[in-house]
Amino acid sequence: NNNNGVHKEEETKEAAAVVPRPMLDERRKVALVTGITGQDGSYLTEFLLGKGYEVHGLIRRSSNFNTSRLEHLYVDPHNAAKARMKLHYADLSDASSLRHWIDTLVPDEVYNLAAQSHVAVSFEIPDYTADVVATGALRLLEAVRSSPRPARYYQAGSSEMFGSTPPPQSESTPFHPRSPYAAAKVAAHWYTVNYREAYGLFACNGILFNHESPRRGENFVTRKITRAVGRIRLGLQTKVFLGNLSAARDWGFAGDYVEAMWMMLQQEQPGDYVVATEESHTVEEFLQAAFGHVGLDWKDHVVIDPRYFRPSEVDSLKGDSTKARKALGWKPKVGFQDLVKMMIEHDLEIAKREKVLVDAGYIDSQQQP
Ligand code: NDP
Ligand code: GDR
Repeated sequence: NNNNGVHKEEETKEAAAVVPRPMLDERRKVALVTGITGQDGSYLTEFLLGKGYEVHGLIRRSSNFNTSRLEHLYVDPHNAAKARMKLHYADLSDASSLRHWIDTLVPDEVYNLAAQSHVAVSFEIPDYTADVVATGALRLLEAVRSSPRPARYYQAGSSEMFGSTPPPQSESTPFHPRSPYAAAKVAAHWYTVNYREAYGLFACNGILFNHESPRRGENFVTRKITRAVGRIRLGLQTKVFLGNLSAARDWGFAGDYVEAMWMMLQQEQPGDYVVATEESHTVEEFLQAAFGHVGLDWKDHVVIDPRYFRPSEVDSLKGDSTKARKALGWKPKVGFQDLVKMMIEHDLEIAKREKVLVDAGYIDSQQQP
């Protein structure tokens, strides 16, 4: 229904006649984002708000607030004129909730970022991981397909799908997933391709390599390391327990990667794209850079704990993102050393605040506020 993000007038009028959007300002584009409370969801929302979008996020019910990454973007919905980000309860495991919001909001673009996204945890909860990551994507695709005005759809695919296939990995590299998470992402990838071929849906797979930031979840290896470095530097802990240090990853900055997601949905034709820095480093190299940044030697602080070894590991990932660079005009702005520096500086600040609370006796050093 649109070309490079611009509505064709007749089609829009016709669709609007069928599906009015009473809650919304018709001049704005409307995006629906699942996984909005996650790392990528928060960066994508910032990016889309900056482009003038109205952004609706689906959040799942939790016994604790899970919106801390969005607090700086939140405007009280009672201030309706200014609140362009709106949050609604739904769950990828609940088809009725997905269909309800697709039908109610009639978005122009849908970004499916929700996932049980931890590879090691997927070995512990494989069934749930498949339900959310694979069947969840299918439920959302079905809701989009059956809408009277189907949105453009982005599927958050992963370099984990390549698994044990050696680098460099591009769109034509065969998948060989090595975890329940990766196998579920492969299913979601092919559901997306199938809905494109079967129903003509404007559906894209972004095959994104690892991307990190100060907002990265604290149990992914980069953030686990930078949080530990901050706390070790401030004397709040001495050791960090890690698993396999020889795995190599192509690590980029999440803020750069969300832009590629949006770019995919602005093309004339839907397609699948690898997004990567094309530079690979081992976990050990990340440790050297992170500890080195504050003048420490990682070997004095790292303890190997086999608990963090995975039943089957992905040894080496390095993307070939030629297609995205040529067709989308995308390229990463933040390199490896700058990424490590950004994360370390952020986590040193957090550690300083923790130290104030520890010194004042409000928390003990094991606790994190
Ligand atoms: P996060 O783990 O930070 O965020 C995942 C999001 O999914 C959270 O908002 C989480 O909600 C939500 N979620 C989890 N389960 C459900 C559910 N059952 N129903 C609805 N929402 C749910 O992931 P990232 O932001 O890092 O990644 C975004 C997407 O991109 C994921 O699909 C991930 O698999 C994929 N990906 C990530 C890469 C990376 O390097 N970061 C690389 C390639 C792909 P809550 O806050 O409540 O937990
Ligand atoms: P990954 O990221 O599995 O690549 O998935 P993660 O940071 O968890 O692991 C990267 C590598 O580090 C090794 N490792 C450890 N990992 C964790 N989490 N904790 C440790 O203590 C540890 N020690 C060593 C791992 O074995 C692995 O080799 C991420 C997620 O964001 C996925 O959702 C996404 O699809 C892929 O990136 C691309």
